[in-house]
Amino acid sequence: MGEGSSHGTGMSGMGPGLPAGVCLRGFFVSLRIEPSFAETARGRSPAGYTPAEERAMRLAIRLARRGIGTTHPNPRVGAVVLRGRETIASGYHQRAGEAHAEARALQLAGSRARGATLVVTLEPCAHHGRTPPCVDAILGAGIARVAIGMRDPNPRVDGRGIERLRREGVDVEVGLLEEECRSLNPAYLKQLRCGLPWVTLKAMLSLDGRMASESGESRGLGGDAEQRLCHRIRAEHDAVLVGVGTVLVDDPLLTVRLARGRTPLRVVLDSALRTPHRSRLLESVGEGPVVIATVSRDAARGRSLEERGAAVWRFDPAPDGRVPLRPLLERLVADGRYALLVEGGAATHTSFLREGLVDRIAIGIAPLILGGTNSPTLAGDLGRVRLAEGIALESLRARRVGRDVWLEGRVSGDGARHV
Ligand code: AOF
Ligand code: ZN
Repeated sequence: MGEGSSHGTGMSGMGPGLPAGVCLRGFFVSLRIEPSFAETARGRSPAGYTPAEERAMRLAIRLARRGIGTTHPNPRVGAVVLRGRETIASGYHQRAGEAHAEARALQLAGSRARGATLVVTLEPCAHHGRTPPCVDAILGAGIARVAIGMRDPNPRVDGRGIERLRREGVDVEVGLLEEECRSLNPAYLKQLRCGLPWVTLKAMLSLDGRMASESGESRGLGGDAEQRLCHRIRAEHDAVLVGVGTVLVDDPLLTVRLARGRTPLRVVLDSALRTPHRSRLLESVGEGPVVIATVSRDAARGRSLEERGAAVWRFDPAPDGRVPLRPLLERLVADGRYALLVEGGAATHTSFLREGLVDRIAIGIAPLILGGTNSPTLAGDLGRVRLAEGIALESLRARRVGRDVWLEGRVSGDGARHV
């Protein structure tokens, strides 16, 4: 098993001290690692961790990241069994329904786990879910000490794992590299915090900020490398959403083709059920489910879309007569879709930004000036007229992707009002 190797998958995530951020492999960017703590004479930091434990936690975080794109709706978790300064075994959670990280690491460690330390990014579970409680495995293996990155706010866990281990005499510390551990699971944590998915708004723009040419063409604006990156980003989300205007103009597939990974749930905001039967989206329902979110009561039209294989989700209209976003987002969470990618067009971006529902923005910029008087820009009227009211981004990162520039940042302040 290559799991124990600290193979250099570019670290990604948010820096410490920042709110929980996205940490999607290859997409989101460098994790800033805190400088090592000053050790005390006994070899433990004031917070109670040894340098070996901190190193083990960094390894556990890297391993957890390998679960990106596959653990959904479960969190990404990594674990390392440590004896003194030696790593005995490690593991990560690969897929919902399969072994938890701790269980895998302990299984690999076997009898060598007796008296050893377990380092794990998330509090071990104490409940019977799809797998038995990890706390039982930890106690059964004779682990003497557990260093935990963060408490698991899942109401089925929420401190019970920590409490049970302590009650059984295990030495437990919580909070080792907590911000980094938190940034492994922004979507999992956000839906637990407020019942909404973690939303990333993604767009490709020309150098002058247009999403399409005056004649409406947008396909091909991003170069090959940008296309591949987009597919990778899709594979890292649980659902991808576009407005029906994008379906009518661009006829996108929204599948994952240029990267490894599965196609997320594809969602169309379609108030009046205008999605064409002949759209590539409906012609590809075999490759992954499609949801049409609507406020239309046209039963015949709804039925015909269902006959084409789409699921039709009906909502009471929002005050503007369109699909209400919050109820739709809550339904996505109820469906286990915690990470949502919004891929346009401008009207859809506008609605999400106006309502303060966007957590993160990812924008590609092509080295091309399009001009035009009607060509769409990233968003329309956001109800903010002054410079000071603009939606600000923080932790902005920029990099080259092929011939394009790629920017990512977290929406700060009241741009994400729900947080
Ligand atoms: C994981 N992987 O490594 C850890 C988890 O349905 P189950 O049995 O897989 O339980 C899922 C819950 O278990 C999850 O929401 C989280 O609270 C806890 N810990 N989950 O998928 C892991 N350690
Ligand atoms: Zn568990």
